[in-house]
Amino acid sequence: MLLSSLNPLAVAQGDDLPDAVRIDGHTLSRSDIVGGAGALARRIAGARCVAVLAEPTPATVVAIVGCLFAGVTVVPVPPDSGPAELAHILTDSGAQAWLGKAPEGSDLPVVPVRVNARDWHGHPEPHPSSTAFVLYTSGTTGAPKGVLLSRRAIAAGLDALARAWHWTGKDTLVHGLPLFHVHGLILGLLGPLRVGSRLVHTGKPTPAAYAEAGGSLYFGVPTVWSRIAEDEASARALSGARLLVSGSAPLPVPVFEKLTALTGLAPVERYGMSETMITLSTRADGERRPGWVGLPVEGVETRLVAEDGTLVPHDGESIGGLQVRGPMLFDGYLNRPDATAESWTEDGWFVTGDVAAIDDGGFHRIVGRASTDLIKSGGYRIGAGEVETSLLGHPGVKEVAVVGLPDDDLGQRIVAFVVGPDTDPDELIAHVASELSVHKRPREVRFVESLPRNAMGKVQKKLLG
Ligand code: MCA
Ligand code: AMP
Repeated sequence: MLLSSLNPLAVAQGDDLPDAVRIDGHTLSRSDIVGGAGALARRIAGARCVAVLAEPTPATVVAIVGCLFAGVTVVPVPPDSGPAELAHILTDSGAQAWLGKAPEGSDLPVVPVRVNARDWHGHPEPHPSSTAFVLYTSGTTGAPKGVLLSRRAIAAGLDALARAWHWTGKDTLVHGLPLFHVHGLILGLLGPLRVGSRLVHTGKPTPAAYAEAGGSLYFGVPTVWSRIAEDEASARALSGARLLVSGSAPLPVPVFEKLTALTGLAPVERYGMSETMITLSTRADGERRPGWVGLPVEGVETRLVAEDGTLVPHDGESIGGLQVRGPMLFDGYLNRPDATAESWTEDGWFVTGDVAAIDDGGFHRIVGRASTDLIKSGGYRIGAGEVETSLLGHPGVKEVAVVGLPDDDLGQRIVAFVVGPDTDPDELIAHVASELSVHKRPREVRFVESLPRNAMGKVQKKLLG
């Protein structure tokens, strides 16, 4: 039943919406999307898994919806993936073809996406437990892991947000986020299609583009909001909106306050993960408190657990490891039963890896990550281990430690501490870029005599900075 509603257009069917999605200078009506996706679904029916180079274009919209119609699992691939990442994503996912465009060097077949094709035949509803997406996300070490998100989880996650934010068909959502993560893709594309609201995708999420779009609901990562807060005219232009929503990383309190002062709107903060979708949020009709991410959304339960396994009191100050459960959680990591098992407790809670406090009213504050090896830069999650492995492949690097250091614009910026003969830092940065996506490049390389290590020989990253 949820699945018939995960057909993202089911709720909104009925009247056409002539400007359902504006993206890359094109406008797609609801019937453009349904007809185009229907034609694609007919061609790919029976496939198991396909890859989509997730550029913000009409073809990507039609490809994603076509797969949802046909019940074919989609792997959205970052368009700037480096060769090493791309090879891993394609091999690990077992994608059978590209829909639309293929990156250079891939020998998988390509199924063209014809945005103007039309087919109005219905499709049998795939099972709610079937996997809609494999989303690749970084862990602390090794190559990115494929997060399996079912249709049922996505439907539950989106419905919970629609209720928390009073998100309806009267809204116009505006954002310019990438279409290969939960934030931009699941919330930012499937959300409007399911709720029946309009979507304006701005391409790059610049302050000017947000100001110009005239939406009622805006999504951004903190870097986007911080840049808007610095551009007062653009910020003021958002004052007619209903909700400004921030997530993917902590929204600095000064940015919250500046945005509130300039727009008259206190931002709604919400917290989530690729593995869990959005589990915590402040409400359209509830308190918004700077530095806090609010209450569990519908269906979610949370708890805080100390290192010794005892439960931490909800007094607003005591901190513990945040664990969550709810209907929007993932089904595990593809091909990684070990990693999947490690991320769940025996009694069925997902271990987020984030440290939090909860007050006596149930409001949550995210204090940070338990591990220094997961970096958040511009809202992107980057595993230090993956960048270190790439750098160790360069002859100029004998030892390396990659950390995220505080950054006013990006939240954290990637800095590599390198032991080795002085090499041109730009050469090392370019080396990472030749293998991995651009946002995984270190912003800075610092050459050091040695790395601080404890008695066991483990690098003590907290001493770097
Ligand atoms: C970047 N540049 C560099 C380097 N890094 N140049 C040299 N060395 C480097 N190390 C270049 C870039 O390519 C770019 O070039 C220019 O510098 C500026 O880059 P940057 O500062 O990164 O700014 P940006 O390109 O404007 O990107 C900022 C951004 C972006 C738009 C905020 O980081 C972004 O889209 N973040 C969203 C991430 C996201 O959606 N995360 C969701 C996952 P040029 O100007 O030539 O291009 S989290 C999730 O899904 C969960 C569920 C959740 O909670 O939401
Ligand atoms: P990703 O898997 O890329 O979605 O990253 C998930 C991580 O982003 C979480 O584990 C948190 O560390 C961080 N995160 C997401 N939203 C917030 C938020 N509102 N405040 C603080 N951290 C956040």
